[in-house]
Amino acid sequence: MSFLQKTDPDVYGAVQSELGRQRDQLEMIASENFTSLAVMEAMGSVFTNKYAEGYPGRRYYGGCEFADQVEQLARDRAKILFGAERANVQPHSGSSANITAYLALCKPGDRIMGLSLSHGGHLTHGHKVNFSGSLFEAHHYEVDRETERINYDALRKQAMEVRPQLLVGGSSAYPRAWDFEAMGAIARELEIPLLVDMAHFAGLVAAGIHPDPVPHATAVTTTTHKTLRGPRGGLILSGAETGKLINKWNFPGTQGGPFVHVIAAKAVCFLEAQGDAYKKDQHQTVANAKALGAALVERGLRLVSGGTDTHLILVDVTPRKMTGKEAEEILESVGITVNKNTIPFDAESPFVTSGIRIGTPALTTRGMREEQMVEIADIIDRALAAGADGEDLPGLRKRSQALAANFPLYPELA
Ligand code: DSN
Repeated sequence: MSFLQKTDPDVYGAVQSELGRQRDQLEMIASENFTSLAVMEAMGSVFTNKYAEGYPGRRYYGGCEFADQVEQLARDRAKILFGAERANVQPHSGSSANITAYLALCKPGDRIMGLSLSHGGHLTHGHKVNFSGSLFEAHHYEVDRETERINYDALRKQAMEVRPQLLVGGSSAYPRAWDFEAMGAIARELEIPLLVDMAHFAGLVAAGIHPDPVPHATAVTTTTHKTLRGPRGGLILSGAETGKLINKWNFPGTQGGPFVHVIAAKAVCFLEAQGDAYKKDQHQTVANAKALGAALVERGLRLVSGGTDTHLILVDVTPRKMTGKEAEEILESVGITVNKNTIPFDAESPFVTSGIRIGTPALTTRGMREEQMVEIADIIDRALAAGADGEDLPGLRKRSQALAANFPLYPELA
């Protein structure tokens, strides 16, 4: 980064500090991951200079020959990876993908029904502070109080009463596998479209270890940077007819010029995701989440729904007489980055919460396995037991630093 260093030492310094932080901390935010250097090179390329409104072969600007080439590669690879008829690779983010999909599948004012944010859903699934809750009449389903899992019979019953014009599936803090066949059946019975936002578990779907929403949903949205391990961005998959509406609502409907540099990086990600090493990593991500969860349960912590089928666990910290906010801060002080998260039927506010969400994608990418997850569970358990001013914390910080040092991040950049 010699050019950046010379031109802007302040930004260069921040980049170096962030690299140091990512190397030194145990990154366990469930929605984060580490892209390959090839993905980053594509993202940092001259395509950032190019305007390319429109789609390959139909642009509103000249000079799009190579932009067409990378966008076509990204589209074709996404279609192969997920077995979809159409792929729109232009959404700047998961939220942008969702705005586009909503407008393609229903009209402002229509009733939509998705999983409540406080039960593991997402802001864009109809929360009142989000566009989705103000443009549409949003209704929410919740998890079952006993099992803390979605009860698809209850969901069907509620959907028959609410009669939404769009059913939304997908989650950001639900540790269990979704039953998209059941959701597809409900949507068909109501003769409405089904939108699935698979942002969190898209990498698991790509590797064939999470139920695949594509055969059951009218459209599937995702981010490309979570388990999928690509650049920050969005993607929409659909059939051919819906694809026409999606394209129209993406551009000119909700976006202007696409980020061609990010699309180039998405193409690289979709190629990487077709390889055996990638599939092995996705399997290991789930195995690591299960191992971490089991080790925490052995140490007396409670997991929402009793476990996980995915890349994340949701830990109820109330048995430790603390809030999610306090737990997040204590873990940060020993070098483990997680986020506070509401748990179903939480008595605390979303800023305080009773839980923490812990994910394994990033550390799995660094090469960690079950053995390291047990070590991390032990550090977490002891740190929470020690509390904010515990004298054990510096020693625990050393243990997490030792783990990070044994699994170097981007050694090529050292
Ligand atoms: N903010 C993301 C997450 O952390 O789950 C979802 O968009």
